[in-house]
Amino acid sequence: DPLKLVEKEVSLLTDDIRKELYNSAGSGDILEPAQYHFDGKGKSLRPMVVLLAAKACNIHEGINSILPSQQKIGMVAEMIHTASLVHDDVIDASDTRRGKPSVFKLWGQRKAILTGDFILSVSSQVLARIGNKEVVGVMSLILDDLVRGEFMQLGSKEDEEKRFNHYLKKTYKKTASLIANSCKSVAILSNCSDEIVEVLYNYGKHAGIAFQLIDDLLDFISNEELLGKPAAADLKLGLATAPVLFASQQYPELHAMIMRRFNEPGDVEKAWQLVNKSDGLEHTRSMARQHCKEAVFQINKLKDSVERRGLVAVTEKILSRQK
Ligand code: 2DE
Ligand code: MG
Ligand code: MG
Ligand code: MG
Ligand code: MG
Repeated sequence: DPLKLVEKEVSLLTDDIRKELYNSAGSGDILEPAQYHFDGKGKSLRPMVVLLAAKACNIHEGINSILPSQQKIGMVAEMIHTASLVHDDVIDASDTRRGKPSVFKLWGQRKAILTGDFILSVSSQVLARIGNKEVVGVMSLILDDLVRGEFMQLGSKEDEEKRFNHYLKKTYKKTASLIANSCKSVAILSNCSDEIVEVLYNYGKHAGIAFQLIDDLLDFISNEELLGKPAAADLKLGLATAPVLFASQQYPELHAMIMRRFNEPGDVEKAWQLVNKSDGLEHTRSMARQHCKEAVFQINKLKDSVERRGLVAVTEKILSRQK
């Protein structure tokens, strides 16, 4: 289990985030919703990957411990991620997250928006304190990508050919950019060569795309109890994710439904059935497998270390996860 390798550091990182939020909010009303999701109960995938990447890079460079600046990148990555989820649950009107009521459900739309903004503002202060301009630039790209990825998701592409590219580009922006650019940042901070910085970026990019492909798959095959968030949600939100796009190659009647974002009565149920009898779910899984293979190929360019092997194990975990 790759988490075992950095479990202590991940837990310290969560404590540090709680402290940062407290230092900023004091005992103000915003503290509770802001700290709400930093309860040590999430998957902690991002901090885990960032810390493993930091250690693997450092060993590659002959450094023996995680640098404080790299620990901060882990904090910033998790804070950006959590802020985006708090906003995502407003956009998706989603009542559950990580097995509990969402911030949106408990505090309402207005406070949820401000809570996300607040977490983001504190994360910017942590990032600034690292004092590395290049890293500030790299981490800022994540925000740009997240917002634009989420925006892209609101539109459907007319052209069938372009639809899959649109989906992949959106997936990169919405999910992979955060992991890729955080991995890149820790590599920069360990003073790696440009080539190794690129390796870390590519590892994060492919692992991130695989992660979202599986997220989109689980939306079809899992359930709310396991996921800790609503399942079967994407069609209802009008989203044509990879399983649907693959299925539409087999069942062309899906094209019209994709175009109108499944908004006519019966669309969601019909599309659900078609996807399930298609090969779309298997194709999605195998596409995720391909991306994990590429991630492994990339990371294996580093000198061997338990942490490097931990990063390989992360890709296996991404593929086999049930939630
Ligand atoms: C998860 O997608 C959402 C990811 C990015 C959301 C980005 C927003 C822009 P899902 P699940 C809201 C604002 C960005 C900030 C505050 C930095 O597939 O299935 O809906 O977990 O995720 O609900
Ligand atoms: Mg959502
Ligand atoms: Mg969403
Ligand atoms: Mg999802
Ligand atoms: Mg998700």
